[in-house]
Amino acid sequence: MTEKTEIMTEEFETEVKATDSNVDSEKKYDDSQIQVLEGLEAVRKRPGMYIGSTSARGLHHLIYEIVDNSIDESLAGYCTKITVTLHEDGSVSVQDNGRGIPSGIHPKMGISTIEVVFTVLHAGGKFGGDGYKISGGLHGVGASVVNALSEWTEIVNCRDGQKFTERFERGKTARPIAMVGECGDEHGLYVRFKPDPEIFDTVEFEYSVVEKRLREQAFLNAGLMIELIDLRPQKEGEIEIAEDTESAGLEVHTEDATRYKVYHYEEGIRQFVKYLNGKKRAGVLHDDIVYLSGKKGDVSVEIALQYNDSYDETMITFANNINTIEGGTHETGFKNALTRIINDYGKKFKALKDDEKLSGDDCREGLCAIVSVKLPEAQFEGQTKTKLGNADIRPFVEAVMTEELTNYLEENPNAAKAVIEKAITAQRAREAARKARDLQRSRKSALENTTLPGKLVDCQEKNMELTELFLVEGDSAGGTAKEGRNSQFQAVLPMRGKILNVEKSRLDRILSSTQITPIIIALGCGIGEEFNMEKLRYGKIIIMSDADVDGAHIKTLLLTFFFRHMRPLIENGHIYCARPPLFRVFKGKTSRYAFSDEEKDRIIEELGGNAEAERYKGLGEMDADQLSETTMDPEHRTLSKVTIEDAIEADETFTLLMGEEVEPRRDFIQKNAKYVTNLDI
Ligand code: 28F
Repeated sequence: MTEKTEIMTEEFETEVKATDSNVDSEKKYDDSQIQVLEGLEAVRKRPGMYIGSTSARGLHHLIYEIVDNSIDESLAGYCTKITVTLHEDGSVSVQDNGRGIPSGIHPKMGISTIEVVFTVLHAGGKFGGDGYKISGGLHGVGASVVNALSEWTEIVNCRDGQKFTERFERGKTARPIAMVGECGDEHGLYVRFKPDPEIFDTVEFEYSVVEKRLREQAFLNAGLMIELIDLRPQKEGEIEIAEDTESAGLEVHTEDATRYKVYHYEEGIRQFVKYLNGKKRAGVLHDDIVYLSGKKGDVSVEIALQYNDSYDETMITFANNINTIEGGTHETGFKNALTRIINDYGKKFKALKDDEKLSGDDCREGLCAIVSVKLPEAQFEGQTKTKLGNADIRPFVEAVMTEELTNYLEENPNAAKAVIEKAITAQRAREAARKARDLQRSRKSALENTTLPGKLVDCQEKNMELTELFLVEGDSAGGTAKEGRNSQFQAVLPMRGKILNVEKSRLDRILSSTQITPIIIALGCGIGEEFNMEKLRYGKIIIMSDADVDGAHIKTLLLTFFFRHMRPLIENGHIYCARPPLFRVFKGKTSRYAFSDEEKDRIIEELGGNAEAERYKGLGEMDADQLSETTMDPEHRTLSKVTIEDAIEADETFTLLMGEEVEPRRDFIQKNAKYVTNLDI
């Protein structure tokens, strides 16, 4: 490569030999030259039309255009190595070892084919005939545009043992094409250009940008070697020459390079996936990278994929080596097929029930995939012309996927199992997140609702310090409590019995139910992030439930709810549990109440003789006076203030009740089932 640079500076001074191209066709040459200049003038006038922009993006595009031509030559089967060099003077050179451009006169244009390539707009496609230009930049305009937008361009073309050179300045021939010597067996094209600062906002190439693009192209073209040499002095703080070349044992003259890389991937997009997964700090779900490919005439598809244990999706798609950022038909085909194949597999091997369906997003969680299609006459659509429009590609990609991925899954059950489990987990997580969002919404509407719940029997007192709210289990006990309360400062909110099925439904579902919402509204202080203590309507919130397993459940549920969503109520000592008596011991007209077996026995002894004891199975068995006297009246009742420790314990109990394991749940229920005879576990 350095060799060719020397040729340009030394041999150009020798007299240029007359060739066919600059003598025999002088007339024709003049005519077409006029057209050419008009064409390239248009490019200089409206550069954005041809390279997108004159920003750094457009500047880098110049390199891609030239490299794409070398890649086309590689796709045609003749080029195995491309060298890109960033020179100190701000120019960049690209060299390939392809066939070189045919050196004669172009039959249609009457000028040398080399000049056609570099000075006629849209050369490649128009003159290549049978779809020669497969690769091709975003705008597919090629070398002539680069030439038009460069301060100068020098080319060295080696073919059939002859070396030809030409120099252009802002698209115009500055030194006509000439055979400058022999090149032996060497062949290929060398192009060096210096972007025109009159055109571009910046003319400084970014190493990392070029690097990324070249690496990507090397991945997409398996076996092709791409070399990147940076000869520019390094700025302060930048690293020394990078020795981490990605292909070993190469002979390259990089003495002067400040940075140097070689990209060469025999395994192509498989290595692309490996590279991308390697960059993540995630483990892979299956060892091998799945590789699928198909070809039908001129159309081919290649897919490489591997799942990792992260939650994101990395899918990069290409059409004719162009990164289709906006997707298109190939991407749609891939996604559709993937979702369908994973669902079909899940059903076939009973990982999914008949009515279960994994969404596309579920199937792509943790996926790292490259989809690359090659086709003649690709249509690019969309805002940035990076969306593939060719309709035939979708069914083609789907067919290749169906055939090959289905086979792969059936032949690799371990990988298949890992993939399907990942998708099922993703689905569950998504479902939970959705519920949480719904809950958030229902909380909001609960807060916005200012009408007090119909079931609430409110008190007259408005001073929060003095008021009490009884949360009572069941409508009938609620009725008794309403009768037995002191309506001046005691309010009652009955809760329906359905809430008892704590262990059968998830907290989020219970909360969004009609059970909890009235409590939130009655308390008035909001929930979660919107909790506002100042709006609390009652100083004491008293849970009044039966002393049986259902009562224990309801208490657990409510405490868990307060703990998770209204914690300040517990921390500030607003939550209490009522202690209804377990027995009434009576003798004649005398009645006394016992809160434990021991107390009952002691009272019987005290009353002496034929004292009898009756057990309360529930609050509903007491009349209003009894309930008032034993449980509600501040003069006689026993309340226990709920501490944060109690709430933590309730939360743990709740989790245990919710858990998958049956044993701990049964233990809990048995421990708390002292008063229950026929328990349905
Ligand atoms: C550094 C950039 O541009 N390489 C190129 C070729 C090879 C042929 C070619 C190019 C033929 C009809 C135009 C050779 N032999 N690298 C490059 N390598 N162009 S550009 O042909 C040009 C077209 O009109 C080539 C047989 N066919 C094609």
